[in-house]
Amino acid sequence: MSDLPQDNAELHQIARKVMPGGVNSPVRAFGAVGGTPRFIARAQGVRVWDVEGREYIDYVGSWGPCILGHAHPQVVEAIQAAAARGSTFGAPTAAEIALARRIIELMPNLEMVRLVSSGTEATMTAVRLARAATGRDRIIKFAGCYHGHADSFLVKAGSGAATGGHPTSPGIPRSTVNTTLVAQFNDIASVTQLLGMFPGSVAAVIIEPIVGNSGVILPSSGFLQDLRRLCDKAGTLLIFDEVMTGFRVAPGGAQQLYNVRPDLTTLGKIIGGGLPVGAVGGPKALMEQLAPAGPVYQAGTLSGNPIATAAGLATLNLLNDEAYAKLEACGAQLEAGVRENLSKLSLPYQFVRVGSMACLFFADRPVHDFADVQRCDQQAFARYFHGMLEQGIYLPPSQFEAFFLSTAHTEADIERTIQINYDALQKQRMQ
Ligand code: KE4
Repeated sequence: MSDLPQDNAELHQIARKVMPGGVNSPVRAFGAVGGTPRFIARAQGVRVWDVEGREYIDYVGSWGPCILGHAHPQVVEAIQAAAARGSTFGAPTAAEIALARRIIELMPNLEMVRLVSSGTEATMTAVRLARAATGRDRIIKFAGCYHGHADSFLVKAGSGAATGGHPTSPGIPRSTVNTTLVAQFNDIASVTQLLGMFPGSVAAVIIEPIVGNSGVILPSSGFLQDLRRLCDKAGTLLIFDEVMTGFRVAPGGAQQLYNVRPDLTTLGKIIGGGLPVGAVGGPKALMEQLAPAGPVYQAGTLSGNPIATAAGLATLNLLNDEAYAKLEACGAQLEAGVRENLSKLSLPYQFVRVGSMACLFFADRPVHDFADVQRCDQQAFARYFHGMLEQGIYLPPSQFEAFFLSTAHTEADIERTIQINYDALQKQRMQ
């Protein structure tokens, strides 16, 4: 690496010669906001530094995993100790049992889990399981929700798909697109209609119970409960994709917050502590249909990887009541400050937060679904994003993303963020 220039623009130019768009995940490319992506050299706690030595207070948190901040000493120690014992064996380990038990302990709707290496693998597996268990092919997803990049999900998807302007990706077979039905978040009638159009043929409804891939959109009162009832009536399985919300919005995720029982849950991000881990979990009756216990095949060379499971377990073990109280306090402090700024500047923008996951919509009315997000002022968001970045606040480079706080954020960090937020809002308003 020493032959590479320590310059963001030069690195991006070189990167684009060897990797599509110069990145390994599209949303990192600053496509929606313009400008040059920051090549991060190192991170510690709440701070990241780019290759040019610029320091930022980080609200991306690697899109969710870094709930303890970066390079938490106890997580680093767990990683180092595990690495010293060998990085991968392709054989079962006690660490996988420990992580599986911890997840099940925190999410009582799960009796068993299968560990995989990404959120996409988790959601792919959950849908395959649901199709096998019901003998049905169709699934219902929601416009603007993102469940990873498996074919079935890249239909009106959120996150990087929406950011890049391709919510439905080319390259997906028509037959697959036809089995993915799209409902509207917070619109239970749209689900009723689809289930009525395809009686007895919808295997699963998959949903982000709190949407985090179209900014942050909260379920309206009773929506998730109605969804549960509709699925029960239709013999359709309900999959909560909690890759982002799991262990983020509450110790037991959104299903604990809203007290709604999904049939299957998918997890990722935080359970890997910054390393590649995903999981699908649910009742034994469903989970034991997965190979080798049952016929539904799913596999992975690095699934349950010893280093990743060590990082995940260390992270979950540090997420105690005190940690969640701190996350809530930081989130509340930031929300109060931003709302005060919006009021002082007479700006109509919509701030939405659940615990340590939040979003500022450049919209003049409340956001209830993907169509509302698409009406946001993307240019104003882009100006605001750069106004924050220039002053050392690193936000997700897209209106279709959530930003995250960590236990490493201090009151002083939040106070500084609020001040810079005021300046950036004022500046973008004048342009
Ligand atoms: P991964 O395959 O990226 O680990 O997880 C896919 C996924 C599944 N479900 C939900 C609810 C998710 O949020 C994600 C991934 N989230 C995005 C951020 N919005 C990952 C960032 C990226 O694509 O680079």
